[in-house]
Amino acid sequence: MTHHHVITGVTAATMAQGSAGYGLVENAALVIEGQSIAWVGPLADLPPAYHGLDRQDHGGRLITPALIDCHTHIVHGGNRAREFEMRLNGASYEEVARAGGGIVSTVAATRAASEAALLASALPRVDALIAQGTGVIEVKSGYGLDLGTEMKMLRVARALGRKRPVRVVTSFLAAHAIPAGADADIYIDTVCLAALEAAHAEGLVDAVDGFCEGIAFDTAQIARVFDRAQALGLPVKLHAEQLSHIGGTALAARYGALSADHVEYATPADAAALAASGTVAVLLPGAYYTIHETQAPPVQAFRDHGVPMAIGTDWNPGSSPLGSILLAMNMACTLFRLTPAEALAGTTRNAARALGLTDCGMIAPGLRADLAIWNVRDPAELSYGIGINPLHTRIFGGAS
Ligand code: DI6
Ligand code: FE
Repeated sequence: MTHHHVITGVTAATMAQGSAGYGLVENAALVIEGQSIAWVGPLADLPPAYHGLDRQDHGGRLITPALIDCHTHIVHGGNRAREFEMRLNGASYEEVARAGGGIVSTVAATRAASEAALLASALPRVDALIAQGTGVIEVKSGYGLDLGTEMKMLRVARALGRKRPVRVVTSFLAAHAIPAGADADIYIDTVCLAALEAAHAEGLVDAVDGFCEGIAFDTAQIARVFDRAQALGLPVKLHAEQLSHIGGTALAARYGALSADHVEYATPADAAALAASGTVAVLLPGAYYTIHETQAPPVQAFRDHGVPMAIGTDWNPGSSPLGSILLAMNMACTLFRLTPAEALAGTTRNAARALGLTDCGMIAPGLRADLAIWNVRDPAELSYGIGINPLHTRIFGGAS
């Protein structure tokens, strides 16, 4: 038997489509039927059919959709604290990468780790995000750069979603870095595409990602990966214009990508292209902060063109060892000047869209009852606090 009940005594930030700002409903009631939201509105308007259900009063707290971290690399071996120290001594992220540090050093640690060890190290990261009211986590491969390790990472990602009450969405990211000593074209055409076929055949791939950058792959190489993704019926997304402008954002738009991520060096023309293709700009202020980047993404151009903006932690051992989605929201406001309403849309409605999910990210009838109840009254408080976790209760699929 499914459990039906009514949540009352809440201010609801519904983040409903088309609503300006938060889509706030004061003195709200939410009817939960099984795993879904059946009704939301002012308590005074609760239809009589629901009057007999059990009620849970939350004392005037704020309720929002559960948060969504739409960009993480939480499955990885080792850490890069040494590199952090190098950067503090003046080395740039690119210099560290070219000196054999960077992504390829995490590749060595991830190849060496067993599936069980990778799972054990990733679970506390999942728990940290869940503790902040997160209901969906995107997890990328990309620290294997060989067929076996890419598959291992994606199997661990899938296992995270079985071990914890959270939805995991995977992205295949073998086009993340050029393996030491390899030729980029040969790597793409042999290793990366073969790994994609194999991982897809095992049902491990929800989307296909790449790193389009001077220190990684160019647009022609990424296009070959995207062509194969499309042939397999898989959506694409891209790390684009993070460190320089080489055309990744326009490429992502051309392929109708779900998202273009980082986009610090994107131009107003890129914003127009993203708007036309309906691609989400995913902002990752944790990486911007960690690598001392000074070029902020063109937020005003995204606004002017109506490009939906999402926010992720980019939780990874190199450029963004950031384990807090709430801090990512704060950083997006302080570093990129998003409004707190844009920041909350960025970790709910627009983050769902960046993952191609249509059943979460808002409080609306028919959507999953993935919700977060907070010890705050004003939704701006979620972005305003620094290192503060005001979560009261997380509800996942109707269950708390
Ligand atoms: N850009 C990033 O910020 C992460 N991946 C990428 O393509 C960094 C990954 C790392 O440094 O390990
Ligand atoms: Fe990333």
